[in-house]
Amino acid sequence: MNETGLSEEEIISLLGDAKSKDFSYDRVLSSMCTTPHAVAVKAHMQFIESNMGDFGLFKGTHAMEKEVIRMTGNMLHCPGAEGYLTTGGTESNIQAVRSMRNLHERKNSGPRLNVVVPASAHFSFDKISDVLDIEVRKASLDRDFKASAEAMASLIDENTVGLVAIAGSTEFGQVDPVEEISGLALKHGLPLHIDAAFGGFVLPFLEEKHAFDFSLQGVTSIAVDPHKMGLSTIPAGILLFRDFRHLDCLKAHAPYLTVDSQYTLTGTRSGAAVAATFAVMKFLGKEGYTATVSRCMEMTRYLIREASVLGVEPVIDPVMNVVTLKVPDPAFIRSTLSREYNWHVSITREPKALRLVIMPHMSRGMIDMFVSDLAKVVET
Ligand code: 0PR
Repeated sequence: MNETGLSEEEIISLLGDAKSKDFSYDRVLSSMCTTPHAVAVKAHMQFIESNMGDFGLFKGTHAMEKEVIRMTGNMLHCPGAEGYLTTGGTESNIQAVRSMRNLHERKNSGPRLNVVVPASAHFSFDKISDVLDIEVRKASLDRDFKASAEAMASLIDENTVGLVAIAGSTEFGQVDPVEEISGLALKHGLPLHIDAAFGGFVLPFLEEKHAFDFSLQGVTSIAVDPHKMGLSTIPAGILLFRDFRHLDCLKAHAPYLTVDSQYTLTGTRSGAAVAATFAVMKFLGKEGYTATVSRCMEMTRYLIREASVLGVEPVIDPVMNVVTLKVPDPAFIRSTLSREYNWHVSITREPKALRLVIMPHMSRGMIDMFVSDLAKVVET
């Protein structure tokens, strides 16, 4: 740290330099985050100092958190759902598996406990394995990159604490057969967590309906991220439990706060993200989210049509606004797009393909420019 402080102009200039090195979202086709809604940004700034770690001091913010949980519970077909605002999908997934682990009655002290997830699960589950010292068993996928309920069933044993299904997979935007997996969970008496970090603010607003939420009896918890398709600010995740028991087993005694216990993983927690999420959900309503999702889906279909003119086809027909394109040497195409054309896309692991997430910050014009550059790269 420098001995004396810099002037405000100097700081602004340093910030400007840093900002100029960040990519602007209008060149980014790989992100599940987007420019937050202006209403969310305004609310975020208004509550910038609010700390939900000691919510007894911030009763107004806490009331907004409860309202966000109520609205999200309704959206996901469980009006009485319990939960809180996390920092995002990773924390929500950690807490959901931690809850499963805490509720599990260990039959013997020997083998490690395990959780069964689809092979398509987000890498946060690898962190979970390490943090919770639990085996993460990855079940194979079917031809459409959905979890195979059969493969999941074959991995369940007496040390299994729970199951996970994904509604909107990171790489393909695919939705697992949650109804079948819910049946499996009920049959084995296991909790079932749905990772809808991305899909939670997409699936309820699609024309085509998918059963993925608390409407299925076996589903016990859901992760859904307002900082992705919810158009809120970072860090805003939501973790919901159908039953208070599943949240209660995460309780820690908090001796010197205005509240005597915490269920959260983090201590100090952003009230700004709570306010932002409250504001944008109230502002957009179902109508606003439906319009956002429809626009993203229209652009998704448009991109598929334009790519097909180049002879480039998708790996799967997109279920949501995630597009995977079959191209020769995806890694080379990705790096050329970045180096020579300043487009930022990602690639999938298996099969290797170009991966694009069609977020609200995109436009048809942006897709046209991208496809015309893609044409040049694919031809070479
Ligand atoms: N679950 C699913 C299904 C996800 O897609 C993600 C993130 C998570 C959990 C974890 O969420 P948090 O990162 O909020 O903890 N998926 C993207 C990924 O990691 C997130 C992302 C966002 C990637 C912006 C790139 C980017 O520019 O790939």
